[in-house]
Amino acid sequence: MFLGTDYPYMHEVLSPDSRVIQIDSDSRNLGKRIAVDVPLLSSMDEALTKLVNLVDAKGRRADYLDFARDYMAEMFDALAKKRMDNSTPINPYRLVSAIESTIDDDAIITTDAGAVELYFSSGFKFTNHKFVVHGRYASLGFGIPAAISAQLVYPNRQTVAVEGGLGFMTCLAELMTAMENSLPIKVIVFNNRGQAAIKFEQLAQGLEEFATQFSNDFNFAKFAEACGAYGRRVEDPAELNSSLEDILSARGPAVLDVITFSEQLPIF
Ligand SMILES: Cc1ncc(C[n+]2csc(CCOP(=O)(O)OP(=O)(O)O)c2C)c(N)n1
Repeated sequence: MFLGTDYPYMHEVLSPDSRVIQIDSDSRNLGKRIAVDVPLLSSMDEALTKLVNLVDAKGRRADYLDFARDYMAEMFDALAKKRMDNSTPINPYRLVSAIESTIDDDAIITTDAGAVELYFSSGFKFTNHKFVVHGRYASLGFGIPAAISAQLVYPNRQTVAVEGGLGFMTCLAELMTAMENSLPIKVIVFNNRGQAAIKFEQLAQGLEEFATQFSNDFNFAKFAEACGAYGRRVEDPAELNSSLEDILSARGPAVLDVITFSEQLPIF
């Protein structure tokens, strides 16, 4: 059952025998990416209220609900601790909470593939923001071109690309595109000096970490300056909010290079 999603993932993980129910309030999403057996055009509130009333309570349901609630409480507790963690290098969740308290309530936020997107999507409290992700393709280098497109479409909305170091490096030239077209996108790099997502994948498979750390200290703020954009690096959590405010209020494209803790596993 897909609730408010049109299944932008690998279709192969679904059994060919699956029967698919999709609920969405926008008819254009129904069956957009996958053959749907039961499409329901409805708000989630209405559909779920009606469906829940049709389901007979089974004995195990209460246990499962308790388990899910406990799990959720544990997860939110772990997240809350990390969002307030003032250690150095900066915890990625501390950075997510600082972004949350400084960006516009209706900002457009794009993100790239990598651990960074998991930190952001699990840790950030969305309100009126528009969140643009790569969908099923997970293409590294998506974030900055997506921010450029968003800024072209919405010239008056703050547009922020949330990047990992390698994601930023994959589309370096696009900062110059933003400069050339006077598009004031803001880029925040979670710079853990490597590719955390790949390291976590290697370790999860019981392998040793291999070739995921950069041996150079790439300074993305200096790269921004070399392009004529505004750049700033931050390593101290106490300077996070002021440096974010600084880049967010810059007139043109700007990059905040944040040195982050590389061992934090995404929490979800
Ligand atoms: C074009 C492309 N190449 C490779 C990958 C595989 N891949 C996914 S995440 C990732 C590393 C991301 O590193 P970084 O941007 O530094 O973010 P982090 O995981 O450290 O947050 C790679 C190589 C991909 N998704 N797309």
